[in-house]
Amino acid sequence: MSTTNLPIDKVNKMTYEEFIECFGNVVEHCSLCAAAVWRERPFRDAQCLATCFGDFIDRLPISGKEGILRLHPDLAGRLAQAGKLTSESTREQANAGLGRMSGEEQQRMNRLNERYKDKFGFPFVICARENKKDAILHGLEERLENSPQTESITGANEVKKICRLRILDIVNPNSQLTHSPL
Ligand code: 2AL
Repeated sequence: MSTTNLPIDKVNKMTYEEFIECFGNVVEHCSLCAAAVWRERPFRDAQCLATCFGDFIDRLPISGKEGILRLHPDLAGRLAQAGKLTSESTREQANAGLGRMSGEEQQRMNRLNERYKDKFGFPFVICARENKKDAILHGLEERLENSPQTESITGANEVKKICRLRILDIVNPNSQLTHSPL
């Protein structure tokens, strides 16, 4: 995934199909979020766009938040090892150093991921770009102690952080709306 630096005016002129093409994976495997947010245009800037995605996620019931969490791949899991992650996840997980774990660390991660899924019914999600491998392992251990209600909200908040950073990879963060195209 490359940084595209799109001006917000270009985003605001996108057709629905172009918008989905561009932002359909800012929430991993959940183009429904982009499909819903499109109606909020025009967006003032990249931060505003990210806030619209975040607000949509916040308004979902717990079952919807959990559904979004289930669409996320495990950190350093089977898909990562098979090289089958989306380009965004591949880059995020590599940035966190998850591709450079010792055998022991990998086993610990697998064990904790499985315990987490057994307890909550959805995978552990954390913004990998804001955490390194050790913080992720530590976070997994700590969050395993939480209640299901707390974890669905904590996980959804991590999805919002991932989404904001993905949007800032696409849209020029300094670009402001100059005129309403609508
Ligand atoms: C991920 C992922 O793929 N990228 C990221 O920041 N977090 N997955 C996860 N289970 O937390």
